[in-house]
Amino acid sequence: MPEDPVEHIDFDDLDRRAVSQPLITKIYTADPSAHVFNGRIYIYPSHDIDAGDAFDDLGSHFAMEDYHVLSLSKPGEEITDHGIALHIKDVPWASKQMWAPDAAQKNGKYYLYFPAKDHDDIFRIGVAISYSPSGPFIPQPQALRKSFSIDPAVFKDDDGSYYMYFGGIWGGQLQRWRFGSFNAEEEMSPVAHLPADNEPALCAKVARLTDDLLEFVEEPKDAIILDENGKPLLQGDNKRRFFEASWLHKYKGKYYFSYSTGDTHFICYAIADNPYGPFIYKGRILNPVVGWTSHHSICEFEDKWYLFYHDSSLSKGITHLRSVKMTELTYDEDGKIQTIDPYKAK
Ligand code: FUB
Repeated sequence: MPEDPVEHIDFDDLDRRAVSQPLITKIYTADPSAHVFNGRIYIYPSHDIDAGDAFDDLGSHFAMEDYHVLSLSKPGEEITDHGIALHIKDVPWASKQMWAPDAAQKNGKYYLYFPAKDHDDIFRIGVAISYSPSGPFIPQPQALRKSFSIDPAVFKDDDGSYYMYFGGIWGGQLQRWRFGSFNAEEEMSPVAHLPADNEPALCAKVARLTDDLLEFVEEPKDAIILDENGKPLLQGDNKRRFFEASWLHKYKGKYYFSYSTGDTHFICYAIADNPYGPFIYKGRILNPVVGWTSHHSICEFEDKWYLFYHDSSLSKGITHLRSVKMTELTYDEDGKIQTIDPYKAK
């Protein structure tokens, strides 16, 4: 992931134009997954640190070691940092890089899903359990069987089924699973093992979870995104194709799959009639933020919808030191999401 040239940015001006400010400034946080549990907004972010790892295109500098849970009683209220909810030293199967997590609630228990590299440097997805939405969470001894890649997002449907969406290309390793098993060939570039630009893009994966929320019921399937002509988006269509940061929410009976386009820095969305898709591409939710990555979640609270996202404004543009933010998200009468500019025009 190339570092953005930030020397030219006037950060004071950017802050004045920002549509929202960091929710917390004492620590760096990113990749916010928001849920309303028991009438309160809980945010499950990555906890960004500067571990001194060299910057590279595979994201080695994202060397996070633990998770904090944040919560607030309503938008605009002071945020609570509940402290360390899970540390990598307590996860037997994981070695490094605790990336974007998510959480789910069922029968009085809370499940924290998180990606990390295992002891063979392969990203897997684990789960940890608590009786409180703020943790601490006790990890399962093994990662989810047959899990791989990054960025789990768990969606509960109205019938009580839970689905996990996951995956991310480049440093997220999804391309290395393209033919069903991990391609261990040495990776010289983040685009090695990807389809050609004129081939269908790699897709996020979706799998229903077992009743205990600890396993996949099925082999993960492709969450295909189709263009306006019913054709799968192509790998070269990098302003629209999936890169990482899946999220799924339901609005007026439709399934909205949203995601980051990675190297073009948009948060986009696509709509389907069922949780597996195929999803039809609809447009952009969020224009690029300061910092290389963009990552989000969408959550309803007291009849309003909110976009949770991050940028690197507080760290003055340092890619791996980000801050979570939230802003209202609106739909038009046809269910189209109004694109958000993270900074007002000059
Ligand atoms: O935070 C590390 C990685 O950066 C996440 O897993 C990606 O979605 C991107 O935000």
